[in-house]
Amino acid sequence: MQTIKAFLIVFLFILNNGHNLDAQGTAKKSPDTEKAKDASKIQWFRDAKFGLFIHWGLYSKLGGEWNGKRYYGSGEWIMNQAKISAKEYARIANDFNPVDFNAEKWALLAKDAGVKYMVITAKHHEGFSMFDSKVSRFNIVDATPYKKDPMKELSSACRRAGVKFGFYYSQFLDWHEPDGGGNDWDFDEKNKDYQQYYQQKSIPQLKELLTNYGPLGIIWFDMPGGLSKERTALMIDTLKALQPGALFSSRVGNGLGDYIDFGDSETPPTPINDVWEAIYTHNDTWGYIKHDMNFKSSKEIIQILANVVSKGGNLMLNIGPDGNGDIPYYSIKFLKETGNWLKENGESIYGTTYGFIPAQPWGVTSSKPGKLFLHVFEEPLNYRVLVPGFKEKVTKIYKLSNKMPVTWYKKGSDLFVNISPGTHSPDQVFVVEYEGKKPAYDSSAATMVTTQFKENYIDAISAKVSGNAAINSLTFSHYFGDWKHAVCITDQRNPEDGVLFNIRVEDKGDYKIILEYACSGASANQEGSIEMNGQYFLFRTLHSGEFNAGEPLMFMQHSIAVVGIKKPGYYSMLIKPLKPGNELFKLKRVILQPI
Ligand code: JFZ
Repeated sequence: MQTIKAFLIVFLFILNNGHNLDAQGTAKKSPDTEKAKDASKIQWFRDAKFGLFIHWGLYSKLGGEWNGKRYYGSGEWIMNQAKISAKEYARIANDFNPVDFNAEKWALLAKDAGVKYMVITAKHHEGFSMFDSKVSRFNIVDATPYKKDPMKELSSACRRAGVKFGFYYSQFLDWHEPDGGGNDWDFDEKNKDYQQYYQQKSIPQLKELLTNYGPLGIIWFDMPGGLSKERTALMIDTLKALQPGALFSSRVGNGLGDYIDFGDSETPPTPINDVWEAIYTHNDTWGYIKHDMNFKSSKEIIQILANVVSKGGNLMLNIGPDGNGDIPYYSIKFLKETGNWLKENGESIYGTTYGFIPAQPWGVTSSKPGKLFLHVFEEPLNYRVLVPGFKEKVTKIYKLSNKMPVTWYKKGSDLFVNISPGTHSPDQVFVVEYEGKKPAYDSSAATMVTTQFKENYIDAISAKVSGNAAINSLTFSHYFGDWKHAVCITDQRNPEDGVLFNIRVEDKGDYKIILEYACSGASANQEGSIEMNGQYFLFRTLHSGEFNAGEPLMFMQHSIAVVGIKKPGYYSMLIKPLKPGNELFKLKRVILQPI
């Protein structure tokens, strides 16, 4: 628990320090726990586990292109990226006519995908309202040839399909309005009256949304700014009076949301016993980009979902329909495949809580009272899944998709489950039924190392750090706003700044030790040591590249040594700088490769 807390504090600290560059500066704080604990209102969300996010606006029509120039990354930021004036941008509405939009189809896709809620952009930073608004004429009914309110139909189609419906609303950034946040290429930030903006547009529009579309599951606020904690609380009270049941995302600001949202495409490495959501987008953008075909396969989606769920959270996956109202082919295809997997394996996802067995070389776990779900991503070579630290009395074990019992045995607190070979499922789920209460998660459990997998990963998060060494979540990006995160060990400058990994080697034999790290020019060519099994292994760091949040962070796999393990058992591995100097490297993980 201690490490989880330390990690979270460090993590929040980084975000508060504006690590997230130009786009961001949003602080993420734990929500007011009083409110988060309003158990009955939030239970549906806890159980839902899988949601669909939709970014749809005028940017969808541009598809990542402006004046013959292509943009990469967050397509919904194109107005900002290309510094398009508010006047010129508003003209896009003249030809915005999403005639292919079909509320029924979208809602059925959501249902087929197995999502339990949908959140769609009512107004993104561009300032355009995708709904009928009396507050601003810059909306889809008054400013486009389409003339209809797609949100009206979509909200009822979702309700009919049994999918909770919610709106994303950019409450502070509004590049269309002189007093809205963010547009400094048309309007001088110094002359802005944010309160005026909140009173004249933001809050009145939120009231419209909370009044005209039936019961909403969520208002997904984003990028807070310009409001004190008191004023934020006031706004929340005003809005909640309209729909006490609607949940507000953490980005309402000032730590006042109903649940925690993690940064884009980020999953915490260990369970968080609170209500939280991870958001990922299907390709490299939130809003439609025609030249972005980098879609996550259904296998990737399923494994991301299972991993998020194993840590106790929800996954909200984003898609970006185009300006005609068509959803990209691969989003439809892979979402449906995900839904098919969920039809057979949904019991291991919906209504579950985090798994009490830490991540293993074969996969992750989730749980329900009396049940532990084993999500097997990677089949062991001998088709025998080892679940260490399972002290409870097992009553039966079966494969979830066909309910067929499987054979198993226990040796102390080691549970061995025999699985059948070669099903090629992205996630084969086995259910372990046991007696008694859900046991605690053991965050100090040793990382398992066996010869059953090509590689064994010992992640930074499992390290015990000493001296100034720290565990940090580093944020970097490929394209614009395409945030990536890596948990690494940092700040090892002196021999006292050691990191210790506890591992359990299951099979004797020779293993290659590989360090995976990022190493800047200033960090390169320094010596370090690995102490394991009474042996010292020396190495010198290799330059991989610099660390900038706006650029890719390159990791190198540096093969260091061969170690012979004669006896299965518990071992420790201590890694430290040999002499005082600059930060040794940013260590992501140690790989032990059976030879
Ligand atoms: C925001 C938007 O700017 C973006 O366009 C998209 O809608 C995304 C879902 O949300 O971007 C953010 C906001 C906050 C963080 C990262 C990206 N954050 O706190 O890490």
